[in-house]
Amino acid sequence: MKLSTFQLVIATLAPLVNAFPAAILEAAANDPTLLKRAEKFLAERQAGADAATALFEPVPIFDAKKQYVNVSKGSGHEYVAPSSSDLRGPCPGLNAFANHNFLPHNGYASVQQYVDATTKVVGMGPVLAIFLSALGGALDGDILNWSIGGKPSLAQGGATGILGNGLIGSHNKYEGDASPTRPDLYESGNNWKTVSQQFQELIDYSPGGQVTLDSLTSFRSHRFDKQVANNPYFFNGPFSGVLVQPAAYTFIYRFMANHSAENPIGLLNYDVIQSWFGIQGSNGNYNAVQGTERIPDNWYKRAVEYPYETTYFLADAINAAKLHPKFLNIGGNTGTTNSFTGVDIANLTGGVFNSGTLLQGNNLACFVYQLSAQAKPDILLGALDQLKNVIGRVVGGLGCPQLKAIDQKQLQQFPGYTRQAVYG
Ligand code: HEM
Ligand SMILES: *[C@@H]1O[C@H](CO)[C@@H](O)[C@H](O)[C@H]1NC(C)=O
Ligand SMILES: *[C@@H]1O[C@H](CO)[C@@H](O)[C@H](O)[C@H]1NC(C)=O
Ligand SMILES: *[C@@H]1O[C@H](CO)[C@@H](O)[C@H](O)[C@H]1NC(C)=O
Ligand SMILES: CC(=O)N[C@H]1CO[C@H](CO)[C@@H](O)[C@@H]1O
Repeated sequence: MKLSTFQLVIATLAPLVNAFPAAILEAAANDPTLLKRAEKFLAERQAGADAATALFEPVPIFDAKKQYVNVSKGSGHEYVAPSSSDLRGPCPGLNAFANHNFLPHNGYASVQQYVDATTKVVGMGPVLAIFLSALGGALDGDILNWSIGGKPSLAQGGATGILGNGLIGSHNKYEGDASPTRPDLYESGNNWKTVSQQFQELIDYSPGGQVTLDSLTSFRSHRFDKQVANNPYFFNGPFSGVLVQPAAYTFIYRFMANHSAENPIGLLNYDVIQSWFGIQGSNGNYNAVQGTERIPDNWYKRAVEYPYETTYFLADAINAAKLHPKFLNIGGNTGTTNSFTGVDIANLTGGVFNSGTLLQGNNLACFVYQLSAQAKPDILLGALDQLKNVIGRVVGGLGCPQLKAIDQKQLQQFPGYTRQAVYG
C-alpha cells in the first residue's frame, strides 16, 4: 500500500508525529476508498496555514450524535444572559460557556471545571485543557479557582483570591496585544470589550461568507501591523504574544466552526461566528452587545476522534509563523508608534534558544511552555510548583533544553512591558 503523501507530510512535521492518530492511518491504509479520500484531502491541504489539518485529521469523520451540542430549552444549557454581577472578560469561548452554564454562570470556576467544559463542549485536547486551565489558576487566580473576567467579589467566593484579578487583570501574563476583536489595554484603556469595527475587519478579511484558518492568519498579520502603527506601547510578549496570540486566532476556527458530513473539518459562516462573539446586525452594520456570547442552536463540535491537542495547536502556530515570521518577534514599540524593536532570543534566554532555530524540532514548544512559568515573576512558590508539574507533563518527552530564567532586563526597555495596569 502506497502512503507517499502521508509520509511526506509526516516528514515535514516530524517532531509532532507522536500525536498522529496511528489507528486511523492504519484503517485508511487498509481501505482503498478511504485512502483515496485521505490522499486527496492531504494533497489539497499541504500548502498554506491550514497544513496541520492534513496531519491531525487525515480522514474525514462526522458523527452527528456524538458531535451535537444541545443548548435547546430544557437541556440545562440554554442561553441565559449574564447579570451585572456575573464576571465576563476577553475570552468569548469562556464567556459563552458561562452563559450556557457549562461553567458557573457567575464566571468564577475551578481548574477542574475549566478542563471539563473545554474538553466536553468544543473538543479541546485534555493536555492543552489542563495546561491552559492550570495556568489560569497560577496567573490569574488562587491556584484552584480563577475568574474569566475581573476580580471576583467575596460573595462569589473570591475571599482567598488575593492575586485573583482574573483574565482581565492578566495583561502581559495571559492577555496580550493585537487580539482579534479586543483592543490593546494601553491604547484603549480596556483589554476585553468587543470592538464592532475589529469584528467587521475580521469579516472583511474573510470574503465569500466563510471565516477560514487562512483568513484568520491574514487578519492576524494585519492586526499585528496595525497595532505597531497605532499603539505606542504595543508589546509582543514571550508568552502572551508567542503562544496566546495564535490561540486567540486559531481557536476561532478550530473551536467555533460548525461540523457536518459535508464539512467534517468545519465550516465557519458569518452567522455562527456572530453568535459566538455576541454580535448583532449584519455585514456592514455589526454591533457588539457586550456579554451576549452564545453557542449557536443546532451546532456540531469537532469530531471527538480529533481533539485539538497541544501538538495540533503548535503545528497551527508554527505554520502561521512560517507565513509571517514577525509573529515570533518578541519586543515592542518604545513609546512612539512604528518603533518596534525586537529582543534577541539568545540574549533573553541566556543562549538556550535562538531565533534561527526556533522553528526547528521541538524548540518552539520547549520555548513557549517554559516561558509560561516566567510570565509571572511574582508567582507564589506553591503556584510555581503546581505549574511546574503541569508544564512538566507537557514538556516531558520533548527533550527540551532547560531554561533556568529569562533576562527580564531585555524586556524592560519596553514601556508596554514595564507599565503597570490599573484595574478598577
Ligand atoms: C481554559 C481555557 C481557556 C483559557 C485559559 C482562555 C484564555 C483566554 C485569554 C487570556 C484570552 C485573551 C487573549 C488575548 O489577549 O488576545 C482569550 C481570548 C480568546 N479566546 Fe480563550 N481561553 C480558553 C478557552 C477558549 C475556548 C474553548 C475558546 C473557543 C471556544 C476560546 C476562544 C478565544 C478567542 C476567539 C479569543 C480571542 C478574542 C478576541 O480578541 O477576539 N478560548 N482566551
Ligand atoms: C435536546 O434537549 C432537549 C431538552 O432536554 C430534548 O427535548 C431534545 O430531544 C434534545 N435534542 C437531542 C437531539 O438530543
Ligand atoms: C451545522 O451544519 C448542519 C449541517 O449542514 C446544519 O444542519 C446546521 O444548521 C448547522 N448549524 C449551524 C449553527 O449553522
Ligand atoms: C546579546 O548577545 C550578544 C552576543 O550574542 C552580545 O554581543 C550583546 O551585547 C548582547 N546584548 C545584550 C543587550 O545583552
Ligand atoms: C469559590 C469556589 O468556587 N471554590 C472552589 C475552588 O476550587 C475547589 C476545588 O475544585 C472547590 O472545591 C471550591 O468549591
